[in-house]
Amino acid sequence: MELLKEAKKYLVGGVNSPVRAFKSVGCEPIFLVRAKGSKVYDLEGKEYIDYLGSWGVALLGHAPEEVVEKVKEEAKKGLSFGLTNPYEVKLAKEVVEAIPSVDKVRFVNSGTEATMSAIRLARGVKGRKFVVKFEGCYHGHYDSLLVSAGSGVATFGLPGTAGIPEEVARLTLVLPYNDTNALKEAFERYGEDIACAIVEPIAGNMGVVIPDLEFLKELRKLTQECGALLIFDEVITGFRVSLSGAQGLFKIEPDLTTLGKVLGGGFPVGAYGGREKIMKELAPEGSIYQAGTLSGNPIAMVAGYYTLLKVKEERPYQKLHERTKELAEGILSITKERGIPSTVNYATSMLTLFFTDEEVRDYESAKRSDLKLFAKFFKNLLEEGVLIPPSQFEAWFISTAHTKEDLERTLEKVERAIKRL
Ligand code: KE4
Repeated sequence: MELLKEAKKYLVGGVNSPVRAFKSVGCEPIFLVRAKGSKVYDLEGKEYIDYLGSWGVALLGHAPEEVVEKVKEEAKKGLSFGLTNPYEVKLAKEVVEAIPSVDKVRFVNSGTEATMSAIRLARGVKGRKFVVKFEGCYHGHYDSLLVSAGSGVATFGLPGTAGIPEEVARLTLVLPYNDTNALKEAFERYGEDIACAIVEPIAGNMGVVIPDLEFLKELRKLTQECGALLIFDEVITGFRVSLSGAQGLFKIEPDLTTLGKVLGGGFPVGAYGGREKIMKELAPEGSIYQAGTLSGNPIAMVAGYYTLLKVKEERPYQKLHERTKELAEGILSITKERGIPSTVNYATSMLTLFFTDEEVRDYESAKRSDLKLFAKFFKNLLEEGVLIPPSQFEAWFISTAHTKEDLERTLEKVERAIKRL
């Protein structure tokens, strides 16, 4: 509480990212001071089994030994050079080899920078200005993507927050996720003016929502037909649901892919990439400009490189899927036993519990879940020593460091948290 008071003197809301203020769960935020494997520790030394996973960064659990050692070793040689270093090449090669649709990649410093730059590239290459996004998907805080749906089904966007001119918001068309008809209608009406469509190929920012394959295939077909680029925002799913992201699972090739989180191994890294013929339009080869002082930072590249090497070596996806399924089913048996309306959506290593009986397949249905009950559940669980994301509209993340014992203890704590509702 004291540190929070102090923090609020210098940081707006005492945080550097709004969701950390715990506003949507109505309780005081905690500070974390240490993280290792599947555990995090707060200022008072209390241990939590961690499913926040730093919002999807910690696929291998926190601070994997090999990664930390390499970071320490390389840091002694310098922290930032300003010219290219060999690790930028090494990590780029790993990304290109892991993701079939990516021939060339550009590193930036966040997921937001990745999606913002990908949109600029698409608009520049296509000479068109309209962007399609989907309600409930979050792609960072770039003006053109912080846009909420207007009234009606396929209308141009409204500013998602003050500070975004409606002239900008109007260039974004916001459609319902998993709604193939709305897709067809929008592309029929606006197709030749659309530069690109951006989508979370498995949504994490409504809570986890699984796409209808039909919807994604139709999106690929319609963008192809009207000459728009398809951007898969795999900032969460990249390297998480498979080594080649959701596109590898669904065998659908986007034109551009954005990446982040796992890619930086805990350091600030984002990336965007795609076919050579598109990427070569970027400066310095082409004329579409994007730059960054700390892009390709050597220490961030080292962390990302050794993270991907470890992921490649462990190939953890089958085990992660089994653990996620086990946790999802365990949670549901607890809530069902007590007659609490609930549903769990999950994909490999990511899941969300919604307090609703209906299937959650888009943002409207996600919003109809019982948000007050979620807030109480979050608080009870935190007191029991389990940290999940402080918002209904986020994904819980399971890492390779979560043991069977962690899951068993988690379910015991979930049961106690539910009983106390
Ligand atoms: P960043 O700029 O926060 O690194 O990445 C933006 C972003 C882009 N695309 C997807 C699919 C994302 O999920 C994100 C960021 N995710 C949120 C939570 N889901 C970050 C947490 C926060 O805003 O503090």
